[in-house]
Amino acid sequence: MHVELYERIWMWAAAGVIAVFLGTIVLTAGLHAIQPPSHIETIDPATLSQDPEFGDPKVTARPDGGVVVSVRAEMFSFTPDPIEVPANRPVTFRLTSADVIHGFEIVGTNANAMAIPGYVSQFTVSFANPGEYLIACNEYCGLMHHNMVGKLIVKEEAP
Ligand SMILES: [Cu+2]
Repeated sequence: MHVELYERIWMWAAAGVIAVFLGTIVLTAGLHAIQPPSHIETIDPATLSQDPEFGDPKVTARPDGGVVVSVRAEMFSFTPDPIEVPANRPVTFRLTSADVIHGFEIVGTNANAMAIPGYVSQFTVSFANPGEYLIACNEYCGLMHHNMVGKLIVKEEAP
């Protein structure tokens, strides 16, 4: 079969570009350890309901005045809901998913992370302004994705 010279050149050029892209992915995954952000902590999503932390996730106080908020995301809710935290204190969120990938975005703040089944995502923020905040799932996760919202209540510190 006869293939025109120009067509051959373009075929090889396209194959070269694909090879470069795939190579970039493989190389960065190997050398730069692509992983969920924060830290590497794995968890079995199948037994999440029996997990001491994520079976009944809640807000726990820390000795330094901050709090740790464990959050379980699943179709189509966050637990606990609402979440109550103090203002101007370090708030460490630890989130994971029981089923598919969900988002965890506290609207109007820079708190935003993915809840990935099998992993615990962790980040620490503090909220300067007391009030109620909307928590939205920003990763499409199924038919009722648009209904997957939660509430964060930031309470004024006791004087
Ligand atoms: Cu979701």
